Amino acid sequence: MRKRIALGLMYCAMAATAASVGSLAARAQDKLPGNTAVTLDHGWEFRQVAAGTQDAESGWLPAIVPGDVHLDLLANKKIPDPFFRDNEAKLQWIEDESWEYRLNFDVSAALLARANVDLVFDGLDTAAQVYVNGVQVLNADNMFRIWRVPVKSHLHQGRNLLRVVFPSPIKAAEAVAASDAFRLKSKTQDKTYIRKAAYEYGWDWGPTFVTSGIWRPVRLEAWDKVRIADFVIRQRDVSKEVAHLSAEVEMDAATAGTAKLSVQYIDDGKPATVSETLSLHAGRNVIAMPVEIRQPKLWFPAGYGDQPLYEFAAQVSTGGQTAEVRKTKAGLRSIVLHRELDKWGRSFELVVNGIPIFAKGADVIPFDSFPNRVKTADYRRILESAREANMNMIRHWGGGYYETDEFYSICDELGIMVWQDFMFGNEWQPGTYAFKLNIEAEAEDQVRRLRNHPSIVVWSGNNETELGKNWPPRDTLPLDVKGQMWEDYLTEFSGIIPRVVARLDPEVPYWPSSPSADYEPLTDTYQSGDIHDWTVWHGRVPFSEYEKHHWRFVTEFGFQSFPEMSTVEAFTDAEDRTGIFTPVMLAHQKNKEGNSIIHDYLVKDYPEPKDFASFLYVSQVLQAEGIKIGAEHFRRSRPETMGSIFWQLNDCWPVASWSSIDYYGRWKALQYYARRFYAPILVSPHVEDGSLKVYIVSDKTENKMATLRVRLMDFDGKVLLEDSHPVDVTALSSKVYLDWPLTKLTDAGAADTSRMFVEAELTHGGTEVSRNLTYLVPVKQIQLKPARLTVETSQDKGIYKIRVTSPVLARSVYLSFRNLDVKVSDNYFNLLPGETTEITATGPASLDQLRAKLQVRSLADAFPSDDRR
Ligand code: BMA
Repeated sequence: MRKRIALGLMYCAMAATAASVGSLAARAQDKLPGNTAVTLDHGWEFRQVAAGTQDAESGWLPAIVPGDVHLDLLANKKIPDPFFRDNEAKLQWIEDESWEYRLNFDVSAALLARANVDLVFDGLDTAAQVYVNGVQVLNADNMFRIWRVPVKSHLHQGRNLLRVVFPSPIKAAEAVAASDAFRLKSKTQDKTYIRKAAYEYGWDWGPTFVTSGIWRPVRLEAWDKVRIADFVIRQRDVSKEVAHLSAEVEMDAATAGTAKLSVQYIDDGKPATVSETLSLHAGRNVIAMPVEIRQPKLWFPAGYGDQPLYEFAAQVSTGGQTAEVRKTKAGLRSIVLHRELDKWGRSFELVVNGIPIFAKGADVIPFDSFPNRVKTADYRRILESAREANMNMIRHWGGGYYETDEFYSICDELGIMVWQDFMFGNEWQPGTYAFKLNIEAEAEDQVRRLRNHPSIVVWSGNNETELGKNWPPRDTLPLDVKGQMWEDYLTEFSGIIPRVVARLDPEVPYWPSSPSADYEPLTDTYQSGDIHDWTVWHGRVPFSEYEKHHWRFVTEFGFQSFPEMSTVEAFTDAEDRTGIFTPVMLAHQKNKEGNSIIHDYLVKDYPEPKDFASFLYVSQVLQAEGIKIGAEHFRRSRPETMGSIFWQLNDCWPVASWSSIDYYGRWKALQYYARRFYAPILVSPHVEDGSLKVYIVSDKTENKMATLRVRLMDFDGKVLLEDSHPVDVTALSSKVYLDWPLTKLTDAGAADTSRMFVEAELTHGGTEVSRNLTYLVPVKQIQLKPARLTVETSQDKGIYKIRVTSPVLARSVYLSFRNLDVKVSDNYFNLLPGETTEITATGPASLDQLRAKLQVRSLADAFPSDDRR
């Protein structure tokens, strides 16, 4: 144990060095033995590169690194807020300009005395020329690579100059594209020739801000004989009895020589060490040491167990001196992507630690158009929201960028599995040899960086490139051109990239694209692979269409809504909020005709909302009710369907979109609904084949005794039919536990079916496990009664209580607080006739402020009074 602590201190000392800069850093450089990292993240300046000659000293402004040119222009008040009103359109000039960044930094004699000094960029966006004291040392063309350049020979003691020039990304891409004659035949887009986050060019939920900058940390790394290049814990075979691991350390040695390598960890609660004395050859050395952990504490997805992480430390020393210590964490789990022939086709089922997991979640896009604005608190808010809503998986979509280590660490800690796309979004990719080498290096950098995260359970080649094989402009290309393009595609996504995964992270499955059937032909009776179900929304069919298919695994399905009023207020002036078709509201809707699509669906189910605020609210209810239909159907369809990942969890700016959480982290109705429809045990009443069937879907690994109560009620609360009986809910299953012919329901009430509903409730020991309502007529025909909600507020030890009561059925009761930042325990909930619900609320406001701003409404309030639904 003592040794472990010593190692920890050494690591901290090195980390401390990395936090200082300039002459301070120079002093730190003198003191430390071992490999040393010196951050170069502070003290940068930037300017626009002017055409013609430019005075060397003019125009420089302070810059933030890591960051980008848009954020720097904003911080220097050179541009207005890019997200406000229609400012986006006014800022498009930035992408056509070239920008340069510079840093003066000190180098000490001690640092220069080291045998090797490397300049390391964790990320450059994107085309960039790097100069050290006027000598070009790097020409970068891939945002997703980690660049390491030996620079010792270009440094001198004292003040040095680092300069990074970013030519316009538009022009840089054009220049690379011009060297590929085939692009004219294949109509491959110029922008794809440099590897840059696709969403920067605009998406159907995101603005166009094609930026440039040093978007990840930069530092100098100094070392003498040997450095640790990589450290991974390979999980060769993991069970609850024993984990057979391999601690693999990759080391770069400056010259041949001997070194001692040890790896420390905890086995069965006790510290353990494996070590070896090695003869290193000059260059890269790969050492694998077997490690066995008995009775390991396994890492489970959320809902299936805990998320323990084991710490490992690798230490390399030469001549009795520690050169470097590298730490990592591992969550021990086994993963299988189960794909067996069965009566429906071929299964698509993730099996973690032997448990078939029904994946519940949403797709994640970048958290901001400008990645460096995203803070730890933002990651936490969104990812904890996912877990709170009973999600166990997110799909990290391929049109953005590979996230920070911190993002994945939070997923590890929360038990949120990550389906990780490689960053290729929709566009066809070039097939040049240079491009292939570039993406191979990128995949290698990213798989190495991320493979120790237990949350990553699937690597997937791209987003919708395979699906888009014949999309315009490719639909009209000659066959021979298409043939060549398909060969290049297969080389990249079923050759180069999976080979990198197989070499570096073989225990995690690779999937060629999302969606894909792994090139198997599909028929109505043979389904295989994952699906993006866009019949609803893009196909404009009713939500009930979801119930016609039993896909094997759904990685996208979705419907848009508007964000709530306080979010709309943040990007608009009053004049923009007169309706959803004002120019500014349309500027914050990136799907062509999106606002019309929302409107069309809305009026099919509901009357026209009475005002703008009501429209925003009903759009959220519409989205939530629609996605609920899909998600519950997919869950009821287990084991044929084993995944329900809806599009999308978050936003990168304030916008009308498919998200369930808006840019400011505010939950939309869908996020509250998701918490219910993704509950570990779900009761799901459903009218099918002339009867009411009440399903219970369980993600629990053990059977559970519970009580199922089903009631048919009218909107005033009169119970027309009731049944209550104990049920033994089967583990990991979906089953029908009550089946009533519809005639039984209609006979029982003899009332108008448009004024009654079915409540199904599952309780365990008197506590509600799941509750759900369904109706007997299409949404448009439901005849809601006027709402008469009564609201009481009180305070108890800093927590506010809001009690809401309704004498009649009230649907989707919505509590809002205008601009007050208030977190509520529930929202967009149904109130049964005569029922009182108590909501707790927390936030910095006083009770009086809260009372003054609180508005409570239900669906019936959203429409002109003679027109309630
Ligand atoms: C899918 C996604 C995204 C897109 C979404 C909504 O195809 O992969 O590319 O934003 O649909 O259109």
